[in-house]
Amino acid sequence: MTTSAAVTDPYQPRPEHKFSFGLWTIGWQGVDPFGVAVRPPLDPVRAVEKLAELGAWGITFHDDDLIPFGSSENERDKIIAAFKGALSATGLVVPMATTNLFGQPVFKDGALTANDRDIRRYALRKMLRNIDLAAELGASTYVVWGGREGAESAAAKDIRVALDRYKESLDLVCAYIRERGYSMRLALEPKPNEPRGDLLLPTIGHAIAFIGTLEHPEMVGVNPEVGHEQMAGMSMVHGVAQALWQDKLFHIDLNGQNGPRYDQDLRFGNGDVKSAFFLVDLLEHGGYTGPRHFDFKPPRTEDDEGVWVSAAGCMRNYLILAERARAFRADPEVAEAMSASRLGSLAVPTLAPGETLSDLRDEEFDPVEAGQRGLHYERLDQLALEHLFGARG
Ligand code: GLT
Ligand code: MN
Ligand code: MN
Repeated sequence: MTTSAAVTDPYQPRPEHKFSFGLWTIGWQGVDPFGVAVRPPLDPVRAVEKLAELGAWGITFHDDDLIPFGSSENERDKIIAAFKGALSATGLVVPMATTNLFGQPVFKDGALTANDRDIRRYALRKMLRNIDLAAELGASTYVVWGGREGAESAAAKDIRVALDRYKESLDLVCAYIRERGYSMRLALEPKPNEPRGDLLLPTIGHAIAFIGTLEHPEMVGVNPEVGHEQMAGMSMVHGVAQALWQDKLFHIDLNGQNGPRYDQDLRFGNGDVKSAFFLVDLLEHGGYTGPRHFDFKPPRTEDDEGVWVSAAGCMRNYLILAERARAFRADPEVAEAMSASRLGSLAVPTLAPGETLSDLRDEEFDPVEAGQRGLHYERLDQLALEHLFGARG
């Protein structure tokens, strides 16, 4: 045989990479506040087939993405059957699902925290119904993004009371999941604003603090999104690190953003590339084993072909950054630079075992001399950038 071995693409996504996409991402028709749809609706069955073909592992959905709002029971059953058929034919899984509690006019003042009580009761019913479907499809995470939970005026909503209602609803949902015996956890998705002037649970930190007030805090974590943290002027890398530290990173929405402005939902890797590099480094080396979920919007400039190029780009960029992060960590010069920057020293407890605060009192230390020490972070950061740029190993 004279055929040469096929060259394998190191950046080809495979199911083991756990890449997943929202049905609303690749299915986005391009409706924005300034323009109408630019692409036709995407059949969920085709979405499943295309994602599987590209090497993705999972697909996620809002109830209304899969089953258009107002569908009859008969239509609903047919859609679910076709979706299930596509999943079993391709092997794609449903790791997460969520509820659309923001699109319809009924939710214009929020859902779980709407001032109108009957709207809150309807929202809860809508959510529980889709949790049943999510469980049936095998989802272990249920995302809660309070897209309309907020206000434009502090006169319009008593935020403390709204948080009482938010907590009440999530406690009821957790009780329902337990009663049904589903192995499912909730993941709250923070966002500072848009579409409301100000949203409840605006950052990872607010969400984690709120979770501590719930009846079953162990069932609830966060689903941070790159763009949302940047909109709030926060570091996604620091926020995700804290979520991991508190065992609260239940899910993640990967996309791209260029600093504080409207929610760009760019393909992962576009936008702040350096932050994307350190985020992938953190996920790959920080013990996160959950889905790598993309929540992006293929720009309006793209046709159907461009949608799939954009989706493939998200996964490919993640794999490229993961490879760059591995090379960074494996570089002996980086190890040496980290030690010169005393990174290892931060891992040593400030008091040694058996010591007490009184041991600190008489310690010899020259603060002037310590203040003159350089930290050599510029060298370390330069090495990181050179790995990111592909200029080293
Ligand atoms: C919506 C939002 C996303 C959320 C989705 C989950 S829906 O597209 O912009 O950030 O993750 O409800
Ligand atoms: Mn999101
Ligand atoms: Mn977003």
